[in-house]
Amino acid sequence: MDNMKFLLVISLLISNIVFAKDIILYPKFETEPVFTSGDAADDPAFWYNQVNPEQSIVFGTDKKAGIHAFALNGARIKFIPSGKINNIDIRKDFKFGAKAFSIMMGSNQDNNSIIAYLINDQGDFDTYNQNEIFTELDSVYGFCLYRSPKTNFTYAFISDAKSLTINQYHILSIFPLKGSLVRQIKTQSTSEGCVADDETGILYFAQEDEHSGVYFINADPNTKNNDIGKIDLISKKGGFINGDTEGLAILRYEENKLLFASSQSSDDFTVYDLNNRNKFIGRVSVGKKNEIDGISKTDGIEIFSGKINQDFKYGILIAQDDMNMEKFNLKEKEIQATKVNQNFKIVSIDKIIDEFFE
Ligand SMILES: [Ca+2]
Ligand SMILES: [Ca+2]
Repeated sequence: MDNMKFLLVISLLISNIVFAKDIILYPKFETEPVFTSGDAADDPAFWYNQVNPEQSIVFGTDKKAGIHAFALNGARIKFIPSGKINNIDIRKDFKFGAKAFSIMMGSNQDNNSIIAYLINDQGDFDTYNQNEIFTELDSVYGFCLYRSPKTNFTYAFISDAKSLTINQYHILSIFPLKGSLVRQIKTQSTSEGCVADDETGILYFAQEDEHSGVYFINADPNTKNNDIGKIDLISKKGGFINGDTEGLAILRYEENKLLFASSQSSDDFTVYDLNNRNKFIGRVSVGKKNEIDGISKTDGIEIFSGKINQDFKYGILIAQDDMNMEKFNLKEKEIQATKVNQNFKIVSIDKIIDEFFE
């Protein structure tokens, strides 16, 4: 390589590095471990308590057993043995006539259904078994909700690992809950992580394996434009993601909107500016601090944007941790730790706001 070419390569490398930030966050809290060993904890969701934000709830799935509810400090409130619930999502203001509830729904691999729970203003949730919507699918996997800004309809997106489709259901506000299949989106490889932007009406979804990356499509089932767009791909195809692309979440700050994607083999999240042509702007990882370990093999993620309390002035990021360690002996030179059942790390997004916006 001659000098000119060498300088050109170096300047290209630098220009990529200059514009992308690499941020390490540290957990404020971690949840108690799930009850099942091995790969079990999977996808978190957050319920914001409008009456008393301190009593907000962190939900997390044990994909072999059910759904855990945790307090903001990670202490377990309740376990719902609801089945092999893989992914969950929540929307507030789901109306039954004059009454409104928050609704938590998820993909249940036990019977290929969408499971549903109603959460009232106090954070109480029922466990009626009949809140189950059966799908036409054989191998349900990823799940997320969408509230259309045009119609105010609530939709569920549920992916299928065998047929490589994402089914979209209109959730009807009748009791017991019913869903009407309104669209099927074909994917090229397995898709799990997804998140919908209720303001712009866009569904973001991840694909794994050879087509690993972040994609998007109009979330409106009646759209004339069913084209699938690409935001990023695995590094060997020229993108920034390493290994499987897993959970997705949207962070909002004032008019800004960032998309976080789990890049599983690099143990971090890649970040995109949704208001600036989905441009890649950096990576965020979660490191070890004091007695709480960091996040490896990033997977399910949830972000709530907005003040909760002094610990979470701008919002909260909750993410699954593949290898949960405890019993650190910090005063010794050799840190000894024990691997325990998986859990979720609870992180403030305040530093992300500082680093990306201020
Ligand atoms: Ca860990
Ligand atoms: Ca731990």
